[in-house]
Amino acid sequence: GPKAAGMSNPRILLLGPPGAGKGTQSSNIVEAFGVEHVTTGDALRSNKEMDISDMDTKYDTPGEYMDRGELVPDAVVNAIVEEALTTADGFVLDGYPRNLEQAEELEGMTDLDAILSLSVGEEELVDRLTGRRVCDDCGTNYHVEFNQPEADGVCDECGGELVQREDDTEESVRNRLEVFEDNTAPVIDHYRDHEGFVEIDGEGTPDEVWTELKAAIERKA
Ligand code: B4P
Repeated sequence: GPKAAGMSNPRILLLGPPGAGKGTQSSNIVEAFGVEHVTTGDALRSNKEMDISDMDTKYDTPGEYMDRGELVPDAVVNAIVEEALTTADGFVLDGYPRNLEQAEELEGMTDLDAILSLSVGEEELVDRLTGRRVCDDCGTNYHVEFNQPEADGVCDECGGELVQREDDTEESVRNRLEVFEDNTAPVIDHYRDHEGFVEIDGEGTPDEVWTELKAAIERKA
């Protein structure tokens, strides 16, 4: 129900496969509820070249995992999230937890008011991700068919160049979906019994999905 005066902002977890619209809907949540966006994907993209070789990892930088569609080691990701959550007054967490070990870490960091899971079928996910173009300057996402047919062009927001993300190739996307099935689907099942859990159909247009998502947050947070 609604929060009493003086209570803090909602703590929202957004779950779903790659391409389900987590990034897109997180922007709507930030605008409507005034919470902070905590996203491991963006945080890791800004630190793709960071040297993590002293952590005894398979590759030397986060980028080498990301471009192959593999998960970056838990220790790297857990530290990013812990730091971001301690300073946030209300948040939408997107991209984490991606496996049960990360879910257990998160339980030690914070409670959650609403857990929203976006579901979308596999072929739709592949179409969305391989068709995505991203502004090189401001990071805004477009799609070659769906909201910007001429998406080889320039960004409506800032005029920057639109490019394909290195992990949005068909090969990397298929691998990300396999990693999702093996590692992240069990996380969603783990949260099904939580009182804040709501499953949302993510196949509609961004506006249709947002209408359903917003109502679910208002019910739970
Ligand atoms: P992420 O950045 O989280 O990438 P993602 O899962 O594809 O989600 P994103 O938010 O970008 O896409 P969205 O669904 O909004 O992770 C990238 C990589 O970082 C991972 O593979 C991994 O290597 C690493 N990583 C991140 N977190 C990690 C963790 N916790 N542990 C270990 N490693 C981690 O949008 C997709 C496309 O669909 C866009 O083009 C959008 O415009 C379009 N779209 C959105 N909604 C739509 C709709 N309703 N209809 C049609 N198209 C839509």
